[in-house]
Amino acid sequence: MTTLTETAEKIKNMEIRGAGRIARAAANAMKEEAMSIETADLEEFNKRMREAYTTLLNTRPTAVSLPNALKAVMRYRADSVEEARQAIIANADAFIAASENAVKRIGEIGARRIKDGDTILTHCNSSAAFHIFEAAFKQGKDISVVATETRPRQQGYITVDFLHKAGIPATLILDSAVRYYMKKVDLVIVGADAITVNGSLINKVGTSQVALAANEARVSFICAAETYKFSPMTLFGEMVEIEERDPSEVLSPELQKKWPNLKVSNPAFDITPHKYIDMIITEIGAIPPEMAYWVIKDKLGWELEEAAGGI
Ligand code: RUB
Repeated sequence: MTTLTETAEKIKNMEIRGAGRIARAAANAMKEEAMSIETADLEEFNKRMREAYTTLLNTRPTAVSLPNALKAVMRYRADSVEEARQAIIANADAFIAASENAVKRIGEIGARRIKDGDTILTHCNSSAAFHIFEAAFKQGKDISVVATETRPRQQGYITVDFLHKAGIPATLILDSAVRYYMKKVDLVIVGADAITVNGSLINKVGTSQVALAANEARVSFICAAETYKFSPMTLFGEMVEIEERDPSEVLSPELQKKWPNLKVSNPAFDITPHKYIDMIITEIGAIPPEMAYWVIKDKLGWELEEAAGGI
């Protein structure tokens, strides 16, 4: 059994990464924490669970799937520790199962958008996007995927490894080759860390440049996002925080010392305005970004009540 601090550390250092995986790992860590707390005092139990919630919440700030998963696990009322423990275990299991099903369903729905012979460009590494490629390929469609390297953490290598294992033809390109390559591409499919109430997409830094290049070349830009990536808090005016990561990911400490006056900025995500997004593929269907409000309202209604109460 992995401890909660171990999971939190793995999310921070990106051993566990990608919004969906982060959410499932956090739900599982909460379940294991609930199973391991030894007390008969309900107040003490609840306090320890709230501490666990905060530790996991503070690992990475951008993926909205993380707070959404944690809240889903923590939604319980109980009169005893045993009742609380069982409710948390059931909530975590239900979230993980729903998340895995959502990604599968996105694969099935998204594959319908892919035609035989299509070349698809993707950025970073998204499990939801990969499920679409895999489903289309398994349907016998002759597809190929162009994957960006994704500086500075090279998540593109993970993507090409997935593609290699699935037998899907792939081409790795530099992030800066996106515009040059766009004329050879039929559509773009990327994942999501968050979708805001106005349908904008927060995803790996560089996604908005990919979207601009796709828009200019009249190439469809599709996002694959489970509904738990939609942000209820943006309905209340809150902004999604863009994680700023350590400069050493961009420039070695030696070179930083060599140029002591140089500022190195390393935002991990960026915002793609909804007008550049043709469609968001969710597990409840392929929707235009303008429908984000309805997803938040209908699918995450419980979140809204809590958010409104907390403001
Ligand atoms: C990952 C990233 C992915 C989304 C979606 O960033 O931007 O595109 O999280 O992934 P990082 P998924 O590597 O910094 O976590 O579809 O797997 O949830």
